[in-house]
Amino acid sequence: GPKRAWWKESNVYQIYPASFKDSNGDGIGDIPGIISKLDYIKNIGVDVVWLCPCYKSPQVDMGYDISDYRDIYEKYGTLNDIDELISGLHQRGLKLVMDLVVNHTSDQHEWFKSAISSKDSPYRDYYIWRKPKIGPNGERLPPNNWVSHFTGSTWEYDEESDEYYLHLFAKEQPDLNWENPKVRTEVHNIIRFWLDRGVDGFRLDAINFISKDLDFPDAPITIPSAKYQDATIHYANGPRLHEYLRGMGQILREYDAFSVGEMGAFTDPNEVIKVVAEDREELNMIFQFEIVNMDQSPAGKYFPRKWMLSELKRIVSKWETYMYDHNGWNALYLENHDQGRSVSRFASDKPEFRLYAAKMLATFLGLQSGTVFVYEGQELGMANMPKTWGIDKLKDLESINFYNDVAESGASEEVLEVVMADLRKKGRDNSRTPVQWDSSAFAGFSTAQPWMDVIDDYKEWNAASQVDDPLSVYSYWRSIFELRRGHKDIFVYGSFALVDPADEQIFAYARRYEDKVVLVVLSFSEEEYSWTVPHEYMKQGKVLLSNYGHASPLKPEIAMRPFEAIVYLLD
Ligand code: ISL
Ligand code: CA
Repeated sequence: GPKRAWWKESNVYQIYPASFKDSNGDGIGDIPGIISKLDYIKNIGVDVVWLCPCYKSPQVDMGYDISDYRDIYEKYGTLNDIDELISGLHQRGLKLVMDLVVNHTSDQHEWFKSAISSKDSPYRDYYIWRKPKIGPNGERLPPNNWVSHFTGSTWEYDEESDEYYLHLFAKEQPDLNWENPKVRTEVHNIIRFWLDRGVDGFRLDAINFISKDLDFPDAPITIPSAKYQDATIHYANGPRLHEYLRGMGQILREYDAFSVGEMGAFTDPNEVIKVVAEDREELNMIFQFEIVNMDQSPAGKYFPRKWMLSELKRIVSKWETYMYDHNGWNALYLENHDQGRSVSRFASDKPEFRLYAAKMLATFLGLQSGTVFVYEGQELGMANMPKTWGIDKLKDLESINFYNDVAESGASEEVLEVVMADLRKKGRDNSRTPVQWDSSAFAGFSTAQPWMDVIDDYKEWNAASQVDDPLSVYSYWRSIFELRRGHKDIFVYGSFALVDPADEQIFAYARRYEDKVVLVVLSFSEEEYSWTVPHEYMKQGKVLLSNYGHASPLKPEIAMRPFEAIVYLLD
């Protein structure tokens, strides 16, 4: 089995500072707000808090555009507040993981302000500049046809120098030039700055994009009608990625720090293992995107696609067995600040199913092999924005740019309504609404109108009503983490085996450690469904956990109720 490590035994809770808790009535979450909820977080049973960017930033992309890596966004607080947060967490035996956004900076960072001011700036080469391409009629064109993640070209023209700079995301997020050793040293110093301050590790944003194909070739035409094309193959998993990761990995190891890399374009575990295998000294684990991309068509994130349960099984089983066999490690997640709410997306948020569906997904995710990540509100079964919300409610530039792009192409009202429906399912704002603390005004998030509207269901779905309710989603997550802690051998270090891979209603898997076997049976169906237990697992067993409060004993045919989850410990 896998080697033991503290970060394998840890459970992580992700906080999006703007939406977690407002302490001073300006409608925006802040660090003192987080500090006021540390007992709540500890009580879930997690060990690590991952805090999304809270650095100084003009907030074009909610803090993923950093203008000073060593200071805090004034609306979130001060460096003193961060110190207090660190000590409050440490006092409770919790660790703090910060978000390291170093594929790009803000265009308001001093480095970029200097870089764009003159070709002779010592910071010019901190970024990526290219001459225009000249079109067939002598017109000035961007150096290639790459599309930005937030629509439009990845190149922005600078008139003064007659050069373009690269930005894979917004034009206010210029990409750093990692080929420049000075840039790498700057990043290393930032890492040390925070680790020396007491931070326990990092989530590394878009980190598989830091090494680009320096020829900057045109991307293949995948959408003929589009002006700019997906160029992921030319900037993800690039030629020097592993060298750069090792540079950071060595420092992270010096401090025994936690590390998880966001690596969107990886689907081949043979590539991922090069990052997460221990002897490589790169990162502990990465977020791969196969599950969260399962419901999108090749045309892109906001073009829906129906998925089959057997596909989800194939994806889960592929990563679980590969990492176990190769001594790698998985980062397990269904939600984060870039994704729709899992109960709405992968199960059902219909009133009659929501409670069971949220607990079923907790069982699905929480008992796999890997480090479990729970995103704020997921522990409460928070759902996507309601059907009544239109474009005027949205704040995220990715969604707004996408919608405007379609609108400007002359799309009809009907088409725009289809786009809106998909944004309500997968738009990043779904997970960015304020956390629902109680049934008072603004869900107890703030005393004033929050920066994003609270979802109307907060009167029923909130933390205050769940913390002491043994049947709540919150209490269920506590049980999941208790199981992981109480049975580390099997739930953290045990093997994984898919059971009955072809069934399209029931997701069943087994965890095994020496002669101990746990069988997890999950219904993804809105209907009652009778599941035949495969022979191999038809033993005597006791129920370790179930989401309906009482469950059928293990027998040859189990009548599974809608979204039922049952965990059996076999004799
Ligand atoms: O490449 C992807 C999927 O294959 C993208 O999803 C990409 O990994 C993702 O958009 C990167 O997200 C991160 O960096 C962004 C920021 O807006 C997101 O919030 C952050 O999570 C730019 O910093
Ligand atoms: Ca505030």
